[in-house]
Amino acid sequence: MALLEAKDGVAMTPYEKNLDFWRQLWRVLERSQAVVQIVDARDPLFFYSPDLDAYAKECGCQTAVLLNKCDLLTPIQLTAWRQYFQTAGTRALFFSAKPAGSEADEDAQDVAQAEADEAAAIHVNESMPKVLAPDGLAEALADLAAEASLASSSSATGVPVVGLVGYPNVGKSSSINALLRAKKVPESATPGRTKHLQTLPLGDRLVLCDCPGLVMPQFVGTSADLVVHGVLPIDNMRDCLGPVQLLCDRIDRQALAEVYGLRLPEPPEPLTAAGLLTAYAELHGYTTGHGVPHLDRAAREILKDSVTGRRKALVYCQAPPGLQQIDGVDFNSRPSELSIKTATMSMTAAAGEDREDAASVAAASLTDFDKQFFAEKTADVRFRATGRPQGHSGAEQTGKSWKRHNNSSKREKLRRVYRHLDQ
Ligand SMILES: Nc1nc2c(ncn2[C@@H]2O[C@H](COP(=O)(O)OP(=O)(O)OP(=O)(O)O)[C@@H](O)[C@H]2O)c(=O)[nH]1
Ligand SMILES: [Mg+2]
Repeated sequence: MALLEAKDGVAMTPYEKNLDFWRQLWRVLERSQAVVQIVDARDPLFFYSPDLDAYAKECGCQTAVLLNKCDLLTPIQLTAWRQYFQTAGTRALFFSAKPAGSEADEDAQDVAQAEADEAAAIHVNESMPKVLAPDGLAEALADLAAEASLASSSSATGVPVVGLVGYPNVGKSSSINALLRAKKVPESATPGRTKHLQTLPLGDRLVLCDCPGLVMPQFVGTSADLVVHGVLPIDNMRDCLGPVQLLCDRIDRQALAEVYGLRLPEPPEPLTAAGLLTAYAELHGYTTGHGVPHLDRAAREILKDSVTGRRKALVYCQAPPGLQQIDGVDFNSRPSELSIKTATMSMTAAAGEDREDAASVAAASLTDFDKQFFAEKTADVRFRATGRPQGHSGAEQTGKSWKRHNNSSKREKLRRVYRHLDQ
């Protein structure tokens, strides 16, 4: 691995190089009768490893894939992924360890009604997958374990073990806590939280096994990709422009402008990472010691919003292979962005040929759509009426906006009031 990294310049994560994590994966596979790969539902194939699935089957385990974070997908997106996994013959379970709205921001609340209406409208559609409640998931896992031929004999206690494996930060520990209805294992928004495997009984029918997050070696990925997918810690990233450029290419520019109250360049001028970060840093008054916009700080905030899914308007969901990303607004990439995306397609990990095909077809049919789309745009500057971006407790927009606390006069006043106490 080190040789490949040095010679070919491929990005290797600390997870891939940590032999202890691999040892723990083998131990989980050894003791489990069923192995569930947990993936982030926003881009399941990025996180899904067919090799691991095949290996687990070789070890005599029943396997399934669990799409977690389904609260971040629309019913149409869920349906598309269900159809994909059905066609692929992979058993897929849909789950949300954090129910929708538990960390909702204002955006989420705004769209909640619209989504509820959409869901109601789509409810009649039988192909929409059922997002399981914890009890339903426990039932499904018990069925899976029961199906394993050696379910009872190979487990020391006779109770089948279900191993939950997957990339860091996909929600393995959160899913276990949701199943147990208690915070039994630590969870964190920073990837790499779980360091040692842990087994926990779920009633007397099942034992769950939490595993440290693992990155399957995949030489097509870039570290920028791993950051935007939440696999590498945002606070440790060295280059902030790469990951933010991916967001610029994927997320609707208008949504970015509206959510953050930014003034961004109008198409056809491309939206660059530096442009977005400068606008954001200037709005919040984030500057370095020399008065230069603090791009790293801006990048960390924007990337965290995106990775946590805190701002639903900025959630990017990958379309299944064979379904063009352009088919939606549902898969929330605008056609204008797809032209740029085609260029960066080779960088997209686990993208596969299907995704590339989809992007190139989309790019070919861009021209007319672009004209129509840009023609509808007004030239207005898009500042929010409040003048203050949502969510971040940033500085005031007037005066010395970079000052966090404009309360020096208040301090002075208090000093005068209490001066007699100092004497
Ligand atoms: N929106 C949403 N967030 C979730 C969901 N499940 C987990 N998360 C968040 O994802 C982050 C990672 O969760 P963990 O359970 O620690 O992930 P993990 O897979 O155990 O990560 P490692 O221990 O690093 O391998 C946390 O910030 C959770 O709050 C979900 O269903 N929806
Ligand atoms: Mg964990």
